[in-house]
Amino acid sequence: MPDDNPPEPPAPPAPPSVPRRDNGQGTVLAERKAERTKPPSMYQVVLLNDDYTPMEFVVMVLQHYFQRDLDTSTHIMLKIHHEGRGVCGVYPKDVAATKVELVLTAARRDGHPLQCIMEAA
Ligand code: TYC
Repeated sequence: MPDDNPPEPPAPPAPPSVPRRDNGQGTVLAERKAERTKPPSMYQVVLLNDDYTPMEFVVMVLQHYFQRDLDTSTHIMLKIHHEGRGVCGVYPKDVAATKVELVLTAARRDGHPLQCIMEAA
């Protein structure tokens, strides 16, 4: 049987992916959503226990490099001593990496085997 329906009109062009708006001056501007700036991923700096680094050195590290007061530093040091590890602070990646380097440099300079690592928070 013959098809007497008219052929389908061609599909309209797809809308532009970036919304467009007339700026009232005969110019069409492309609008773009503000690019989202992700917050920097954060890293925790962790000290590990060992049998040789003096407690006083670890307390000094926590005060000097992590701005902890004496009480808090002593508390964190004892936690590491008893539990094997402890978080000194949480920082953006580059700050955490710098603190790890500074702590390791100070520990080696003084002949201590103290280990300091960073891990994604
Ligand atoms: N365990 C060490 C000692 O008895 C003290 C210590 C604490 C070492 C924390 C490392 O991250 C550390 N002298």
